[in-house]
Amino acid sequence: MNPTPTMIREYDRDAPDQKETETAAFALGCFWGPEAQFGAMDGVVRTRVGYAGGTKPDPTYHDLGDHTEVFQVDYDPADLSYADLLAVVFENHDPSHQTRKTQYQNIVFYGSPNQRETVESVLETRELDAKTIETRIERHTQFHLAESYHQKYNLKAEQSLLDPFEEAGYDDERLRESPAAAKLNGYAGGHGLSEENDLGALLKRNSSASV
Ligand code: MHO
Repeated sequence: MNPTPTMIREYDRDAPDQKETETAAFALGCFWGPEAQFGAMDGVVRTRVGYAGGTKPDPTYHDLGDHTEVFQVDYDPADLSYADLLAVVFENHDPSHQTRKTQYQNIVFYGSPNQRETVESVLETRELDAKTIETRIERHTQFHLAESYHQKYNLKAEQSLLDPFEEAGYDDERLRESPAAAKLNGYAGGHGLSEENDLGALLKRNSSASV
């Protein structure tokens, strides 16, 4: 059994609200992949994708200008730290190499003086120097949301997992901001969910039941 519309609504109702979470933004190539990967992590509550890092007003996927594909994660600092997220970011790309195309460049955006300090200390522990690595380290200013069809892209390719959201009456915005959708998008992208997560536990029961 997949999650029901009621399970989705309850999961979202019980998730930490936006006042309890902090936001981090990164660019690591095509944003579909990392939105799913980070969405599956315990402590990541919401995810969304968009464009940032450039100057062009109102970028769109087909008219990106100097912007880059970026994903945002809202995480619960009681469960996951910014340094934990950075550890995954630096395991996921090679900081001595940068992608030529601006659209797919690797960028760590810091959104506060605290995040900036954490970036510096994580780089130091990894014996990396912000001045010599290729990864761009920049302040997170404007974030332009990407088109709906790019949000939760992996989930949208799994109709059976998308069905309960449609049955629950979710529109594009609610799906984009849904904590359940962040988890199921990760699952659809091939990232296992922890069994400490209610949706992870449910899907695990399904897979063992069907063996
Ligand atoms: N057009 C590429 C990348 C999409 S990503 C949102 C593809 O279809 O895989 O840049």
